[in-house]
Amino acid sequence: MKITAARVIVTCPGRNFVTLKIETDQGVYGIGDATLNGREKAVVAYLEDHVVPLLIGRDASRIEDIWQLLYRGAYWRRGPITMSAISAVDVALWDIKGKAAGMPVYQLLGGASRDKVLVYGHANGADIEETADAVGRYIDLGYKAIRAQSGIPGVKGAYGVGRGDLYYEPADDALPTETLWNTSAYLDFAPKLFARIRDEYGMGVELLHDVHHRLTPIEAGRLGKSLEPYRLFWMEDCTPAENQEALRLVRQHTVTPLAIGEIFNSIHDCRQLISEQLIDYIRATIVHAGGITHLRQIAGLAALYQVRTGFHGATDLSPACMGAALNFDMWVPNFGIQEYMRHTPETDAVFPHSYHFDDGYLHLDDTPGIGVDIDEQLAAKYPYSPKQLPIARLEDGTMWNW
Ligand code: CS2
Ligand code: MG
Repeated sequence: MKITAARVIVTCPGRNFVTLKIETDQGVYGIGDATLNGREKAVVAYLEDHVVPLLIGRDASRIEDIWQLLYRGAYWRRGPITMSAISAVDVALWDIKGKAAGMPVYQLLGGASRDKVLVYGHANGADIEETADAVGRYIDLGYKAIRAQSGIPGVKGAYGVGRGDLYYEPADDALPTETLWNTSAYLDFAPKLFARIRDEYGMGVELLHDVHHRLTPIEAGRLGKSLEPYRLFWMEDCTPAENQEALRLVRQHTVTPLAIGEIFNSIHDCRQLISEQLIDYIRATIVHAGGITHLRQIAGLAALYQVRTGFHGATDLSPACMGAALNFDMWVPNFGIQEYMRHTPETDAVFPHSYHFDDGYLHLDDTPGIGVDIDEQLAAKYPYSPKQLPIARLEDGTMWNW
């Protein structure tokens, strides 16, 4: 089966998505997500200028060899742009292989290890009361696991407070929104938030929290310790994790489980975190970490150390990524949880998909491939629109981590 064409489709049904579509001489095609939030055009150029010309005429069934060609052949290895582009090719080829075999991708990986995929949703509010109410609404919707984020008194634009309940979206048009950060206010506030939520809803729901790279290791240790009474499922991205060794210090101070990795793009970003058991969940995901082919290696390493998967699944990862991730989640032995932020109805219409939410889980059917398509005519109605993620500064103006 020969690759005859590969095209990059950019669409903005409320937010930008980059999709690679690969066509073959047998009429079977596949799609893969290549969206890198706020830096979308860099991946478009990488794909169009440097990857697509290499694909034409190749055997679409040789997924591993094409992965190696794009990784080793570029000479310049790793990095979010390269790895997002490789991922898009990889997922599109798995999609083709599944369609050609008449099987969902999880069957090709080794078959289902579970019947359905546990997900967590995002409850957020301007203050503790609003956030507690939002948690209640998610419980009513059937969610078994809920991430809670709240506005913090004295912190302008705290991370995770959305503009809508179900469709949180942080990116803004043109220039980045400036937010403020205050670590002391946050460290005093966060335990009160979770005390309030546990008080109202008891221990029967899993609670998660995203620190979004804001703390130093010793501060993260303190936060983890202060949240222990509320038994979090995980505390996410407590420090920027370029320095993997730093997590040792966090571990020495808390038994709150740790999840890291949504901005990782290679196994080398998390090798030490995993092999020293410095984290409990690895969040690297299909679109930004080299596709199914590379995630299989990361998950295999993680399994040796009882680290489980918890893939990133924010709205800036398209339904094509979600379809690939869910197929992976159905198979991977050391599955933990899958993040699920609902896409808007406009996005769902551009990307018809076979997965659906019911009673706290996402469910897949037998649709061959990744189970997600793109409606190109509809996609064309939503042209690219420049977007930027917010930035954060301390009160004296110092740049901080958003
Ligand atoms: C977040 C994301 O979902 C998460 O855990 O950290 O909302 C993240 O901020 C965005 O995906 C950035 O593109
Ligand atoms: Mg996160």
